[in-house]
Amino acid sequence: MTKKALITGITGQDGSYLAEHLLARGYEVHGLVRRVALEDSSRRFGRINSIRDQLTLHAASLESYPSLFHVISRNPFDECYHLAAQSFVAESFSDGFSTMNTNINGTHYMLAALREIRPECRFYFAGSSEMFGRVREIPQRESTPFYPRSPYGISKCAGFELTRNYREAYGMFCCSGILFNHEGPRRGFEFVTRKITSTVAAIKLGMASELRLGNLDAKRDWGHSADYVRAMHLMLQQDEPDDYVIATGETHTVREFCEMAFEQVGLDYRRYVVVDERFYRPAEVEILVGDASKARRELGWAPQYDFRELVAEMVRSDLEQLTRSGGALRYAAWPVG
Ligand code: G4F
Repeated sequence: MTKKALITGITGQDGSYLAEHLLARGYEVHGLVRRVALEDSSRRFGRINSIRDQLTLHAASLESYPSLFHVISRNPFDECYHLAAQSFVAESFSDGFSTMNTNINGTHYMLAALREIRPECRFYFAGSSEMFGRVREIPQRESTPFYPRSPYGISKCAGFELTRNYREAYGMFCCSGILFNHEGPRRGFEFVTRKITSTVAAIKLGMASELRLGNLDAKRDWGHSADYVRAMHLMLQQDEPDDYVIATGETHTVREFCEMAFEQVGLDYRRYVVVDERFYRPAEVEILVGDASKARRELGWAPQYDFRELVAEMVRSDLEQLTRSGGALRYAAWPVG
């Protein structure tokens, strides 16, 4: 029988890759989108345009329990991937309250509605390596204690605990992926990788002259979103629900990302990168590097992209997009990060 999956956050980077992955496996794929997105679909549906006619989209809001209840009560979903969130860490320092509201209550509403109407539906929660924050051990694994450093990280810890609690209290099939940073050509321009690759492309094409960044020494374990959505799906296919770290096991500084991205177009990053205090965070996560051996062992998951391929694909894609759009599609000064 055809499986039905619901994806919250389907218009985002991960949502779009996951939707493609599930469609290719014969799923009927549904997505939750905000009404404003439906009204502005040409701009907001950029990542799902090519599969739009294969999807069923429902207008609902994570802030409204009745709207979620309405969609879930009318569709017998087998799997639910809860990816929607305010996911930009810098923004969570500017507006911690709305980050908390969307990320914590939104997750709670989803779990509560499923428990009420579809307790048999399998649930995936998008946990984050930001939960490790000021890391207690290197590398980080499932047993590493959390020490979040931002309202975003705190909200993800709450979502993670809610997900575990619904699993333990109500016997629901609820899993969390503790995903380390994952990127790709569909990444939003505000995140550091895409800010770098889109500006590298702009500099190469003579449309920009510098790249202003914050902390160049922060270290991240950067993988590719297309690899990471495979892990989400695998988690919901197991006999028992559980939580898994998903990471490459390699860490690089923001500086190294810059160096490699500029190298792709034959330029030296030191001539263009300017450190700008405005992009520093009130509390930084200095180093993230994950140990995904449980996922490798139990899910049979392994990343296919390495760091160099990830950076090269992003730079190549930004060069193409920028050339095609005549300069319209690129990072435009983000107020906080
Ligand atoms: O790209 P970022 O904004 O990602 P961050 O904060 O690591 O969070 C991402 O990964 C998490 C998983 O660990 C997700 F949960 C979360 O939703 C998001 O996807 O920043 C990466 C690093 C930070 O240390 C930041 O301080 O880059 C540093 N950085 C330096 N200059 C900058 C900049 N980040 C941004 N966004 N902009 C800068 O100009």
